[in-house]
Amino acid sequence: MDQQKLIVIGTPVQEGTGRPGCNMGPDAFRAAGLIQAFSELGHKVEDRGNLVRHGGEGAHHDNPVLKFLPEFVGWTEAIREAVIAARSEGIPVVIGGDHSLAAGSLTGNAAYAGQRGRPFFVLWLDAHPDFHTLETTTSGNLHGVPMAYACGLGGFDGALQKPAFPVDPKNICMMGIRSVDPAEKIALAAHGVTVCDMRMIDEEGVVPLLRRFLDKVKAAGGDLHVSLDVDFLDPTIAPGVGTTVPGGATFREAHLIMEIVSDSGLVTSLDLVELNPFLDERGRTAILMTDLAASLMGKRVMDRPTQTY
Ligand code: 5AB
Ligand code: MN
Ligand code: MN
Ligand code: MN
Repeated sequence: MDQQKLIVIGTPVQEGTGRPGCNMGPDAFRAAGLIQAFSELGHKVEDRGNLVRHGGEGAHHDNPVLKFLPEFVGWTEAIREAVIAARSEGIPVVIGGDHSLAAGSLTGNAAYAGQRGRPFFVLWLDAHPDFHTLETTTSGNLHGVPMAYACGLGGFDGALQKPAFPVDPKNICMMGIRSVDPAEKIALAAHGVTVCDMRMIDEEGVVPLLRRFLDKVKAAGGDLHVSLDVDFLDPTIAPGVGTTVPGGATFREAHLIMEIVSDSGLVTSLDLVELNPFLDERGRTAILMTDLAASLMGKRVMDRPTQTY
C-alpha cells in the first residue's frame, strides 16, 4: 500500500453492547501502539483524539426492548460528521468502541463516495451480520443493527434519519459469520448480501472468497470500507470482547485477509470495533487487532515476490 494519510478517530461508545468496557477501547489501541505502528509503515498519521457524542434527544421508537436509543442516535450523528470530514483528507480509521459506531462510519463513508459518484463496498469481518432493525432486534443491543441501518432498511423510521446514500446490500461481503438470528437470516437473503460463513471458509479457504469480492470492487472502481469486529477472531486468540462465539477465524486467516486486501490498494476507510479491554488478557487482543490493522496498512514479513528455487 502506498503512503497514505491515516486519520484516527477514537469513539468511546459502549452503549450498544450489553456490558461496559468498550469505552476504554480507543485508549487500549493507543497503548498497544497503533499510532506508532502506522507511522513506522511510512504513513502520515493524525490522531484526532476521542469524539464526544451529539445529544440525540427526542429519539423514540415503539420497540420497548431498545437500549440507549438517544445515545445511539447522538453517536451516529457525531461519527458520521467526523468521518466525512476525515475522508476528504485521507483514510478514516475509527477505533471503538462497540459496533454501533458503524452506523455513523458506514453512512459517513458511503455519503462521501456517493457524492462523488463512486460505488461503495463493505468488507464486514464479524461473527455476526449486525443486520437487525429497531423492529427485529430481540436483545435491544444496538451494536446488532448498524449494517441494516446503513443499507437504508425500514424499521428505523422516526428514530434515525434515513441515510442519504444507503449502502447497496449487493456490495457487501461478510466473512466469519457464525451467529445469525432468525430475522437477520431472512433479511440477508431478501437483500442479497454475500455471506461467507465459517463453513464456506473451512471448505474453500479465505483466499478465493476474498479475491472474488476484491475483483468486483476493482472492476467497479469503488471505495472499500473494512469493518473488523474482534469477535471475527476465534476467542482463544482474542478474548477481549463481550460477544465470544467459538469457531472463529484463525491468526493466519485473519492476517492473510489483511495482507491480500492491503495488496489490492483498494481500502478507503476502516473500523476497529468491539475491543473490551476490561475482558482482555494483558492486552493481547488489543495487540493482535493492532497488528492486523498494521497488516492492512502494509506491514509485511517479506516484500513480494520472494525468491523461489
Ligand atoms: B456485534 C445478537 N445478534 O442482536 C443481538 O458484536 C448479537 O457487533 C449482536 O457483532 C452482536 O444481540 C453485535 C444476538
Ligand atoms: Mn459535531
Ligand atoms: Mn459486530
Ligand atoms: Mn460480532
